[in-house]
Amino acid sequence: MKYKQFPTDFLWGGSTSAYQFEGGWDAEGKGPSVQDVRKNIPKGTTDFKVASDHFNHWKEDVALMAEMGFKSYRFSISWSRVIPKGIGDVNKDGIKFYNNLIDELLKFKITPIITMFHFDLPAALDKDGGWLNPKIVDAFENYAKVLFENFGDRVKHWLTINEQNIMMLFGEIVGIDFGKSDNKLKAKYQVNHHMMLSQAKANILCHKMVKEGKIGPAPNINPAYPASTKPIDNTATFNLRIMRNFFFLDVAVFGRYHYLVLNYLEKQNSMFEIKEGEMDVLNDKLAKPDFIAFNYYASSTVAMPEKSFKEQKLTDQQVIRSLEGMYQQVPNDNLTKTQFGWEIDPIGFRNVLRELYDRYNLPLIITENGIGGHDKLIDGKVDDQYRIEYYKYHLKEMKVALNDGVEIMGYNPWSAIDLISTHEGSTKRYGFVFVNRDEFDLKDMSRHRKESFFWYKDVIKTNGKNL
Ligand code: BGP
Repeated sequence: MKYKQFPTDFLWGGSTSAYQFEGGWDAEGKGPSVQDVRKNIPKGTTDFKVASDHFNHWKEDVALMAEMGFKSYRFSISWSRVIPKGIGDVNKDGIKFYNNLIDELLKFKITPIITMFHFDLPAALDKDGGWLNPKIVDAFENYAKVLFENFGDRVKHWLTINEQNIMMLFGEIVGIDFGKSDNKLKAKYQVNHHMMLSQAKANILCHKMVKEGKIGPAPNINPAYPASTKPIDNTATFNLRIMRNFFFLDVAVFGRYHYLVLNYLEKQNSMFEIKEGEMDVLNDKLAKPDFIAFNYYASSTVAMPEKSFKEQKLTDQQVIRSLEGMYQQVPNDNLTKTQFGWEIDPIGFRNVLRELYDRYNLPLIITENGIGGHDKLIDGKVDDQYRIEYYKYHLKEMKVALNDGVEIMGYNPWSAIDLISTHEGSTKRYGFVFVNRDEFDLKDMSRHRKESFFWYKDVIKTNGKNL
């Protein structure tokens, strides 16, 4: 079968996030984030304070990305490095750190793709009610302004909020506490509404302030399959598809909250508050994203829950999810699993690319995809053949989707270099480059090219021709 080839300006790259990669948690005026002060640290790590020490290795790290041939690098800015208390004084040294990083990337013609927020709210804002406090919207808008003012001359690709849907639906696993409110469901959707407004305001500002700037959301999207041919399982699949995926993107693109979710919240007496004028902000023409970025790891297989169903813990973040009367996720016997029990579904990748393009008709960019495993450094080498296999299948399917006619701008897998996993600490590695530290021993942090490094380098060099 002959595939259409990748465009010549395709953004082949890799991803990281500040709190999982940077370290330097209190260096040069950085304020603490919720990740620095959190109590429920994942079991496989001391904390996120040193992480991969990119703060002191950034030049070497960019050189490795350049050696792989990266055309883009998606990373996040730590809000509290730039504005230590989230609002108020700007930290000049924080700006300098990111200016240096951006200039170094540009020196190698690597396009920076910046995530404005990736799970690391400034601790000072969290103390003040975090995302539940409506004041957060102005704080985020101000933060966006500082970013565009300082970096907008050189950075043209922006992402607002990483995995807003995961934070909102399963926030506890990424350190968000909804615990204090008496109506948890309402609080979650209120948080979501504040994030939506923050995103819309950032989009508007980007379109006003950044010449030729492009901005988009970066949710985690799963394709969903009915567990059986029973019509009711198809109903449940539709429920999950809306509640987990499209509810969030529909607001960004169409400026509307999906009826199914609003109706559900009404029935639960949990409708969130929308103040006068807020829907106008969400519907502002300048608030519309220029592309859809998304993270893809797995698919969902869905049944209508039995009354007796109880949530069971499967593996780390892959808990079987259910919502009474709406959906229940079940294991899919057709799929193999990663070392950490996540289902592997390359065809699902094609499915989701087609579905997103079909619904929104905007160019797509993949901001995460990848496989976590226990890598070992033996005689200076890391044999991660399983990672190469994983990428081979996913990239093949991405190419088929391209051939189906889907517009894809770039692929930035997780992760460029080893970092601390959100749920498993340093036991679970994702990078093309091994970082010599383990769970509780920081060792020398030296960098080592894995086998996948050389494989991916060749993919980029040949612009995916041999996939
Ligand atoms: C995504 C997050 C990333 C990353 C990844 C892998 O949800 O955006 O920050 O952590 O998942 O997850 P984990 O590290 O738990 O394996």
